[in-house]
Amino acid sequence: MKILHTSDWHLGHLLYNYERTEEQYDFLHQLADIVSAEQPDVMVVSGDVFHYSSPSATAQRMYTDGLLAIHQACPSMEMVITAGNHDSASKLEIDRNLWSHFQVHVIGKPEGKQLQKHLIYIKEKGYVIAVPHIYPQNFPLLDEDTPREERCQRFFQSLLDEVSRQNTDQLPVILMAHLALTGSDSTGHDEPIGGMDYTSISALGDGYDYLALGHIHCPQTIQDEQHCARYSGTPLPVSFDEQYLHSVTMVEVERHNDTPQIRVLPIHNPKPLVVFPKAPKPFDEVLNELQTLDANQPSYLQVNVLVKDFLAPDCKERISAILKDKACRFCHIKMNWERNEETSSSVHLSLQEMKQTSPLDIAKLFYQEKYGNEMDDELYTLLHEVITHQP
Ligand SMILES: [Mn+2]
Repeated sequence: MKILHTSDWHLGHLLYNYERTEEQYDFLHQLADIVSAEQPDVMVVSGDVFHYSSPSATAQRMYTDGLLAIHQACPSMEMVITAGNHDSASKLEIDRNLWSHFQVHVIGKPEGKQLQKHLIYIKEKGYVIAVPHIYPQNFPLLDEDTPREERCQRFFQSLLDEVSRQNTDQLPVILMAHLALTGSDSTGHDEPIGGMDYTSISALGDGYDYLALGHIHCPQTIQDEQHCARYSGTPLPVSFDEQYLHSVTMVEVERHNDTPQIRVLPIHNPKPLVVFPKAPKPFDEVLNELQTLDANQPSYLQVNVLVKDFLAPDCKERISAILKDKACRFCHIKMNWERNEETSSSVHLSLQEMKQTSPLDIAKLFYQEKYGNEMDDELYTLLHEVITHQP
Protein backbone atom coordinates (compact mmCIF):
# COMPACT_ATOMS: atom_id res chain seq x y z
CA MET A 1 0.00 0.00 0.00
CA LYS A 2 1.25 3.44 -0.93
CA ILE A 3 0.19 6.18 1.48
CA LEU A 4 0.57 9.94 1.09
CA HIS A 5 0.68 11.38 4.60
CA THR A 6 0.10 15.05 5.34
CA SER A 7 -1.45 17.16 8.11
CA ASP A 8 -1.72 20.66 9.57
CA TRP A 9 -2.73 22.52 6.42
CA HIS A 10 -4.18 25.36 8.51
CA LEU A 11 -6.20 26.64 5.55
CA GLY A 12 -7.40 30.20 6.06
CA HIS A 13 -4.58 31.07 8.45
CA LEU A 14 -3.97 34.79 8.80
CA LEU A 15 -0.32 35.69 9.41
CA TYR A 16 -0.35 39.05 11.20
CA ASN A 17 -3.59 39.73 9.34
CA TYR A 18 -2.17 38.85 5.93
CA GLU A 19 -4.29 36.36 4.00
CA ARG A 20 -2.30 33.40 2.77
CA THR A 21 -4.73 32.19 0.13
CA GLU A 22 -2.20 32.42 -2.68
CA GLU A 23 0.44 30.17 -1.17
CA GLN A 24 -2.15 27.78 0.28
CA TYR A 25 -3.70 27.32 -3.18
CA ASP A 26 -0.17 26.86 -4.50
CA PHE A 27 0.43 24.09 -1.95
CA LEU A 28 -2.82 22.32 -2.91
CA HIS A 29 -1.74 22.43 -6.57
CA GLN A 30 1.66 20.99 -5.65
CA LEU A 31 -0.14 18.25 -3.74
CA ALA A 32 -2.34 17.47 -6.76
CA ASP A 33 0.83 17.24 -8.91
CA ILE A 34 2.44 14.85 -6.41
CA VAL A 35 -0.72 12.71 -6.38
CA SER A 36 -0.81 12.70 -10.19
CA ALA A 37 2.85 11.62 -10.43
CA GLU A 38 2.84 9.10 -7.57
CA GLN A 39 -0.68 7.61 -7.82
CA PRO A 40 -0.94 6.62 -4.12
CA ASP A 41 -3.60 4.20 -2.89
CA VAL A 42 -4.64 6.55 -0.13
CA MET A 43 -3.97 10.07 1.12
CA VAL A 44 -4.32 10.69 4.87
CA VAL A 45 -4.70 14.18 6.33
CA SER A 46 -4.10 13.91 10.08
CA GLY A 47 -5.99 16.96 11.35
CA ASP A 48 -5.86 20.76 11.38
CA VAL A 49 -7.28 21.11 7.90
CA PHE A 50 -8.44 24.62 8.79
CA HIS A 51 -6.78 27.12 11.09
CA TYR A 52 -9.97 28.54 12.57
CA SER A 53 -12.95 26.56 13.81
CA SER A 54 -15.18 28.92 11.80
CA PRO A 55 -13.28 29.01 8.49
CA SER A 56 -13.91 31.88 6.08
CA ALA A 57 -15.79 31.33 2.81
CA THR A 58 -12.44 31.66 1.01
CA ALA A 59 -10.87 28.92 3.15
CA GLN A 60 -13.83 26.57 2.68
CA ARG A 61 -13.82 27.10 -1.04
CA MET A 62 -10.08 26.43 -1.15
CA TYR A 63 -10.66 23.15 0.69
CA THR A 64 -13.38 22.04 -1.74
CA ASP A 65 -11.45 23.13 -4.85
CA GLY A 66 -8.25 21.55 -3.53
CA LEU A 67 -9.80 18.17 -2.66
CA LEU A 68 -11.59 17.99 -5.99
CA ALA A 69 -8.37 18.74 -7.90
CA ILE A 70 -6.55 16.08 -5.88
CA HIS A 71 -9.36 13.61 -6.55
CA GLN A 72 -9.17 14.30 -10.27
CA ALA A 73 -5.39 13.82 -10.20
CA CYS A 74 -5.92 10.19 -9.12
CA PRO A 75 -9.61 9.17 -9.17
CA SER A 76 -8.90 5.70 -7.74
CA MET A 77 -7.19 7.12 -4.62
CA GLU A 78 -9.08 7.13 -1.31
CA MET A 79 -8.69 10.07 1.07
CA VAL A 80 -9.06 10.03 4.82
CA ILE A 81 -9.42 13.35 6.61
CA THR A 82 -9.60 13.74 10.38
CA ALA A 83 -10.31 16.80 12.52
CA GLY A 84 -7.48 18.38 14.51
CA ASN A 85 -7.76 20.59 17.59
CA HIS A 86 -8.05 23.65 15.33
CA ASP A 87 -10.98 22.22 13.36
CA SER A 88 -14.60 22.17 14.37
CA ALA A 89 -15.30 18.42 14.33
CA SER A 90 -18.99 18.86 13.58
CA LYS A 91 -18.48 21.47 10.87
CA LEU A 92 -15.92 19.28 9.14
CA GLU A 93 -18.48 16.47 9.14
CA ILE A 94 -21.31 18.56 7.63
CA ASP A 95 -20.67 17.32 4.09
CA ARG A 96 -19.07 13.96 4.86
CA ASN A 97 -21.85 12.09 3.03
CA LEU A 98 -21.28 14.19 -0.05
CA TRP A 99 -17.51 13.63 0.09
CA SER A 100 -17.99 9.87 0.38
CA HIS A 101 -19.05 9.93 -3.30
CA PHE A 102 -15.50 11.04 -4.12
CA GLN A 103 -13.88 8.34 -1.93
CA VAL A 104 -13.14 10.97 0.70
CA HIS A 105 -13.74 9.76 4.27
CA VAL A 106 -14.18 12.57 6.80
CA ILE A 107 -13.93 11.67 10.49
CA GLY A 108 -14.52 14.60 12.84
CA LYS A 109 -15.34 12.93 16.15
CA PRO A 110 -16.08 9.55 17.73
CA GLU A 111 -19.69 8.37 17.83
CA GLY A 112 -20.15 6.55 21.14
CA LYS A 113 -19.03 2.95 20.91
CA GLN A 114 -19.18 2.78 17.11
CA LEU A 115 -15.66 1.66 16.28
CA GLN A 116 -16.54 1.02 12.63
CA LYS A 117 -16.73 4.77 11.94
CA HIS A 118 -12.94 4.94 12.34
CA LEU A 119 -12.07 1.86 10.26
CA ILE A 120 -11.48 2.37 6.55
CA TYR A 121 -10.73 -0.61 4.38
CA ILE A 122 -8.67 0.23 1.30
CA LYS A 123 -9.72 -2.51 -1.07
CA GLU A 124 -7.15 -5.33 -1.25
CA LYS A 125 -4.46 -2.90 -0.07
CA GLY A 126 -4.81 -2.34 3.65
CA TYR A 127 -6.57 -0.60 6.54
CA VAL A 128 -6.62 2.96 7.82
CA ILE A 129 -7.72 3.60 11.41
CA ALA A 130 -8.78 7.25 11.49
CA VAL A 131 -8.70 8.85 14.94
CA PRO A 132 -9.29 12.62 15.06
CA HIS A 133 -8.12 14.91 17.86
CA ILE A 134 -9.97 13.89 21.04
CA TYR A 135 -9.64 15.68 24.39
CA PRO A 136 -8.70 13.16 27.14
CA GLN A 137 -12.11 13.46 28.84
CA ASN A 138 -13.96 12.83 25.56
CA PHE A 139 -12.66 9.37 24.70
CA PRO A 140 -15.63 7.00 24.37
CA LEU A 141 -16.35 4.92 27.44
CA LEU A 142 -16.21 1.45 25.88
CA ASP A 143 -17.04 -0.29 29.12
CA GLU A 144 -17.96 0.95 32.58
CA ASP A 145 -14.92 -0.48 34.37
CA THR A 146 -12.28 1.40 32.39
CA PRO A 147 -10.79 4.14 34.58
CA ARG A 148 -10.83 7.61 33.07
CA GLU A 149 -7.05 7.73 32.53
CA GLU A 150 -7.09 4.46 30.58
CA ARG A 151 -9.89 5.40 28.19
CA CYS A 152 -7.53 6.67 25.51
CA GLN A 153 -5.41 3.52 25.54
CA ARG A 154 -8.49 1.29 25.63
CA PHE A 155 -10.00 3.10 22.64
CA PHE A 156 -6.89 2.83 20.47
CA GLN A 157 -6.28 -0.81 21.36
CA SER A 158 -9.92 -1.74 20.69
CA LEU A 159 -9.68 -0.22 17.21
CA LEU A 160 -6.43 -2.08 16.53
CA ASP A 161 -7.89 -5.35 17.84
CA GLU A 162 -10.96 -4.97 15.64
CA VAL A 163 -8.77 -4.46 12.55
CA SER A 164 -6.65 -7.41 13.56
CA ARG A 165 -9.82 -9.56 13.56
CA GLN A 166 -10.81 -8.36 10.09
CA ASN A 167 -7.31 -8.45 8.60
CA THR A 168 -7.08 -12.12 7.68
CA ASP A 169 -4.89 -11.36 4.63
CA GLN A 170 -2.14 -9.68 6.69
CA LEU A 171 -2.51 -6.34 4.89
CA PRO A 172 -0.72 -3.23 6.19
CA VAL A 173 -2.41 -1.20 8.95
CA ILE A 174 -2.12 2.59 9.19
CA LEU A 175 -3.16 4.43 12.34
CA MET A 176 -3.93 8.17 12.28
CA ALA A 177 -3.89 10.46 15.33
CA HIS A 178 -3.70 14.16 16.11
CA LEU A 179 -1.80 14.61 19.38
CA ALA A 180 1.60 15.39 20.90
CA LEU A 181 3.72 12.33 21.46
CA THR A 182 6.04 12.26 24.48
CA GLY A 183 9.61 12.90 23.39
CA SER A 184 8.69 14.66 20.15
CA ASP A 185 10.40 17.85 19.03
CA SER A 186 7.83 20.65 19.22
CA THR A 187 10.04 23.40 17.75
CA GLY A 188 7.92 26.12 16.25
CA HIS A 189 4.66 24.87 17.68
CA ASP A 190 1.76 27.28 17.47
CA GLU A 191 0.20 26.38 20.82
CA PRO A 192 1.03 28.47 23.89
CA ILE A 193 3.70 27.05 26.21
CA GLY A 194 2.24 24.56 28.64
CA GLY A 195 -0.91 24.08 26.54
CA MET A 196 -0.03 20.62 25.33
CA ASP A 197 -0.87 17.24 26.77
CA TYR A 198 1.68 14.57 25.92
CA THR A 199 0.74 10.96 25.16
CA SER A 200 3.27 8.15 25.24
CA ILE A 201 3.55 6.00 22.13
CA SER A 202 2.70 2.88 24.16
CA ALA A 203 -0.71 4.39 25.05
CA LEU A 204 -1.65 4.22 21.37
CA GLY A 205 -1.51 0.43 21.38
CA ASP A 206 0.20 -2.16 19.20
CA GLY A 207 -0.61 -3.71 15.89
CA TYR A 208 -0.18 -0.93 13.32
CA ASP A 209 2.62 -0.64 10.78
CA TYR A 210 2.74 3.16 10.52
CA LEU A 211 1.34 5.88 12.75
CA ALA A 212 0.45 8.97 10.68
CA LEU A 213 0.51 11.85 13.13
CA GLY A 214 -0.57 15.47 13.05
CA HIS A 215 -0.45 18.31 15.62
CA ILE A 216 3.28 18.96 15.94
CA HIS A 217 4.54 21.07 13.08
CA CYS A 218 8.17 19.97 12.94
CA PRO A 219 8.49 16.92 10.62
CA GLN A 220 10.06 13.93 12.37
CA THR A 221 10.04 10.15 12.55
CA ILE A 222 9.70 8.51 15.96
CA GLN A 223 10.71 4.88 16.00
CA ASP A 224 11.35 2.12 18.47
CA GLU A 225 11.44 -1.66 18.12
CA GLN A 226 7.66 -2.04 17.95
CA HIS A 227 6.49 1.29 16.54
CA CYS A 228 7.03 3.51 13.54
CA ALA A 229 5.43 6.93 13.86
CA ARG A 230 5.88 10.15 11.93
CA TYR A 231 4.74 13.75 11.98
CA SER A 232 4.59 14.88 8.36
CA GLY A 233 4.67 18.46 9.69
CA THR A 234 3.17 21.60 8.19
CA PRO A 235 3.40 21.83 4.39
CA LEU A 236 3.65 25.61 4.86
CA PRO A 237 4.97 27.30 8.01
CA VAL A 238 2.34 28.71 10.37
CA SER A 239 4.79 30.77 12.43
CA PHE A 240 8.25 32.34 12.11
CA ASP A 241 9.58 29.75 14.53
CA GLU A 242 9.07 27.02 11.91
CA GLN A 243 12.43 27.57 10.23
CA TYR A 244 12.82 24.07 8.75
CA LEU A 245 12.05 22.23 5.53
CA HIS A 246 8.34 21.77 4.89
CA SER A 247 7.09 18.68 3.16
CA VAL A 248 4.62 15.86 2.81
CA THR A 249 5.49 12.19 3.39
CA MET A 250 5.18 9.18 1.09
CA VAL A 251 5.02 5.83 2.84
CA GLU A 252 5.10 2.37 1.31
CA VAL A 253 4.32 -0.85 3.18
CA GLU A 254 3.75 -4.14 1.37
CA ARG A 255 2.57 -6.49 4.11
CA HIS A 256 1.51 -6.29 7.74
CA ASN A 257 4.60 -6.22 10.02
CA ASP A 258 6.90 -4.99 7.22
CA THR A 259 9.07 -1.94 7.90
CA PRO A 260 7.57 1.10 6.13
CA GLN A 261 9.65 2.86 3.48
CA ILE A 262 9.47 6.61 4.04
CA ARG A 263 10.20 9.37 1.53
CA VAL A 264 10.03 13.10 2.22
CA LEU A 265 8.63 15.23 -0.61
CA PRO A 266 9.46 18.93 -0.13
CA ILE A 267 6.83 21.63 -0.63
CA HIS A 268 8.01 24.87 -2.15
CA ASN A 269 6.75 28.00 -0.45
CA PRO A 270 6.42 30.90 -2.91
CA LYS A 271 6.24 33.36 0.02
CA PRO A 272 8.73 32.24 2.68
CA LEU A 273 8.62 33.43 6.29
CA VAL A 274 11.94 35.21 6.72
CA VAL A 275 13.63 36.12 10.01
CA PHE A 276 15.87 39.11 9.20
CA PRO A 277 18.67 39.29 10.05
CA LYS A 278 19.23 35.68 11.17
CA ALA A 279 20.98 36.84 14.37
CA PRO A 280 19.54 39.93 16.11
CA LYS A 281 21.33 43.27 15.58
CA PRO A 282 20.79 46.82 16.89
CA PHE A 283 17.93 48.65 15.21
CA ASP A 284 20.01 51.09 13.12
CA GLU A 285 22.13 48.28 11.69
CA VAL A 286 19.01 46.31 10.84
CA LEU A 287 17.52 49.33 9.06
CA ASN A 288 20.63 49.62 6.87
CA GLU A 289 20.59 45.94 6.02
CA LEU A 290 16.89 46.01 5.15
CA GLN A 291 17.70 48.29 2.21
CA THR A 292 19.72 45.47 0.63
CA LEU A 293 16.75 43.03 0.56
CA ASP A 294 15.75 41.76 -2.89
CA ALA A 295 12.85 44.00 -3.94
CA ASN A 296 11.13 41.36 -6.07
CA GLN A 297 11.09 38.35 -3.75
CA PRO A 298 7.70 38.02 -2.06
CA SER A 299 8.09 37.05 1.59
CA TYR A 300 6.86 37.75 5.10
CA LEU A 301 9.33 39.45 7.34
CA GLN A 302 10.07 39.17 11.03
CA VAL A 303 12.61 41.85 11.92
CA ASN A 304 15.08 40.57 14.47
CA VAL A 305 16.30 43.41 16.68
CA LEU A 306 18.72 43.54 19.59
CA VAL A 307 17.27 45.99 22.13
CA LYS A 308 19.28 47.66 24.85
CA ASP A 309 16.74 49.84 26.65
CA PHE A 310 13.78 50.57 24.44
CA LEU A 311 12.80 50.91 20.81
CA ALA A 312 11.89 54.27 19.31
CA PRO A 313 8.09 54.66 19.01
CA ASP A 314 8.34 55.25 15.26
CA CYS A 315 10.38 52.10 14.54
CA LYS A 316 7.57 50.32 12.68
CA GLU A 317 6.99 53.33 10.43
CA ARG A 318 10.70 53.51 9.65
CA ILE A 319 10.77 49.84 8.68
CA SER A 320 7.64 50.20 6.57
CA ALA A 321 9.13 53.21 4.77
CA ILE A 322 12.21 51.22 3.75
CA LEU A 323 10.12 48.27 2.59
CA LYS A 324 7.57 50.43 0.74
CA ASP A 325 8.63 49.40 -2.78
CA LYS A 326 9.60 45.85 -1.98
CA ALA A 327 7.54 42.68 -2.42
CA CYS A 328 8.06 41.53 1.16
CA ARG A 329 5.47 42.11 3.87
CA PHE A 330 6.51 43.35 7.25
CA CYS A 331 4.90 41.34 10.06
CA HIS A 332 6.50 42.29 13.34
CA ILE A 333 9.62 43.10 15.29
CA LYS A 334 11.11 40.38 17.42
CA MET A 335 12.76 42.08 20.37
CA ASN A 336 15.82 40.42 21.88
CA TRP A 337 16.83 42.07 25.14
CA GLU A 338 20.47 42.85 25.64
CA ARG A 339 21.15 42.11 29.33
CA ASN A 340 23.38 44.35 31.35
CA GLU A 341 25.19 42.36 34.05
CA GLU A 342 25.39 45.24 36.55
CA THR A 343 21.79 46.33 36.39
CA SER A 344 20.31 42.85 36.44
CA SER A 345 20.15 42.65 40.25
CA SER A 346 16.41 43.01 40.16
CA VAL A 347 15.04 41.32 37.09
CA HIS A 348 11.52 41.95 35.97
CA LEU A 349 10.28 40.20 32.85
CA SER A 350 7.12 41.32 31.16
CA LEU A 351 4.84 38.59 29.79
CA GLN A 352 6.05 39.47 26.29
CA GLU A 353 9.70 39.12 27.31
CA MET A 354 8.96 35.91 29.19
CA LYS A 355 7.47 34.40 26.02
CA GLN A 356 10.57 35.36 24.05
CA THR A 357 13.07 34.02 26.59
CA SER A 358 14.12 30.37 26.71
CA PRO A 359 13.43 28.37 29.91
CA LEU A 360 17.18 28.00 30.38
CA ASP A 361 17.71 31.77 30.25
CA ILE A 362 14.89 32.31 32.74
CA ALA A 363 16.53 29.78 35.05
CA LYS A 364 19.85 31.62 34.70
CA LEU A 365 18.23 34.96 35.56
CA PHE A 366 16.48 33.43 38.53
CA TYR A 367 19.73 31.90 39.82
CA GLN A 368 21.63 35.15 39.37
CA GLU A 369 18.99 37.07 41.28
CA LYS A 370 18.67 34.56 44.10
CA TYR A 371 22.34 33.73 44.69
CA GLY A 372 24.06 36.85 43.37
CA ASN A 373 26.44 34.95 41.12
CA GLU A 374 26.20 33.08 37.85
CA MET A 375 25.03 29.51 37.64
CA ASP A 376 28.03 27.13 37.47
CA ASP A 377 28.71 25.05 34.37
CA GLU A 378 27.73 21.74 35.92
CA LEU A 379 24.26 22.92 36.93
CA TYR A 380 23.85 24.70 33.60
CA THR A 381 24.65 21.49 31.66
CA LEU A 382 22.32 19.45 33.85
CA LEU A 383 19.45 21.92 33.39
CA HIS A 384 20.10 22.04 29.66
CA GLU A 385 19.79 18.25 29.52
CA VAL A 386 16.58 18.23 31.53
CA ILE A 387 15.02 20.91 29.34
CA THR A 388 16.03 19.45 25.97
CA HIS A 389 15.45 15.76 26.75
CA GLN A 390 11.90 15.55 28.01
CA PRO A 391 10.98 12.08 29.31
MN1 LIG B 1 -1.54 22.27 13.74
